[in-house]
Amino acid sequence: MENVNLVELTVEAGIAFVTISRPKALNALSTAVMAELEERLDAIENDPEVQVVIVTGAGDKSFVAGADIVEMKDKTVMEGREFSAFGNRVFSRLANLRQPTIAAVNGFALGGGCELALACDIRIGAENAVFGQPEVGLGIIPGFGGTQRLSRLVGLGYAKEMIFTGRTVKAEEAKTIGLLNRVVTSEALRDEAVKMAQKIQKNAPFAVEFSKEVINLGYEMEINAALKLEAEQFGSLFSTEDQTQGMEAFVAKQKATFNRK
Ligand code: DAK
Repeated sequence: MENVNLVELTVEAGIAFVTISRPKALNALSTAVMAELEERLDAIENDPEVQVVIVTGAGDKSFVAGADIVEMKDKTVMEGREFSAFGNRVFSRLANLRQPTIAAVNGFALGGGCELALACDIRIGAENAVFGQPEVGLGIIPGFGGTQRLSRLVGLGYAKEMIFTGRTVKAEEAKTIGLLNRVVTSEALRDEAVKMAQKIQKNAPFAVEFSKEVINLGYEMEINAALKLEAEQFGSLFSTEDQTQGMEAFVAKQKATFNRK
């Protein structure tokens, strides 16, 4: 039986660090890891102090090397379906967290690991980041959202190439195709992710949360309906103190301080 804390959660100055921590198996996602990840997401969702979330893997070799193949290999059809439903629920919760999420990709992001990074809003990679969806070589297809989120991010052509061939994509290429927002050294990865989180934190929390919601929902909608949603949420923000504060501070040539009110 594995120990608890397969998924570590620490919160520092409004930033939650979620670390998948099973370094001996390159942080592969077992059922126990997924269950702990869901618990950590519960905690984050219910913590008003958390403004930004950074997801990473323990050690410097691997973000997450995929779903746990050893555990998965003997699954029945019913167990495969349950695993998929469970995994999709957890990754969708991550994708739909009210707070922005940044994946700090430190090494292998394969299969379910690539899908974990895809469920985050923004991806920063270390130079040793390696992405891939090798599932077809194992007789399955990406099952935690990869067939859908990868093509939405990098386009159909690259997504199909990656999924049909199973080939890996290194950091620089990942940046070129939009899979990574930026590439930094391994040593700088955490600091870069924190810097980006801090830039987000300087802005009005409700405005950041509403932007995420409108971008995500609108992406799945017809453009005119999406623009209507944008207008509605734009209007709603005029009920917040942060909007008053932000605009009054601008007019007074001062720096705004936001209180999520
Ligand atoms: N699962 C379990 N163990 C893993 C693992 C994985 N995905 N990846 C690595 N490990 C373990 C290795 O077995 C090894 O364990 P020991 O032998 O030391 O006990 C240890 O981690 C170190 O790995 P290596 O010795 O292989 O290290 P190398 O540096 O030589 O190679 C590697 C690193 C990442 C290239 C290699 O480990 C590798 O190819 N790993 C598998 C990568 C992979 O194929 N990942 C995709 C998995 S499939 C589903 C939903 C989702 C999914 C499936 C179904 N449903 C809807 C049902 C998702 C599927 C996947 O993610």
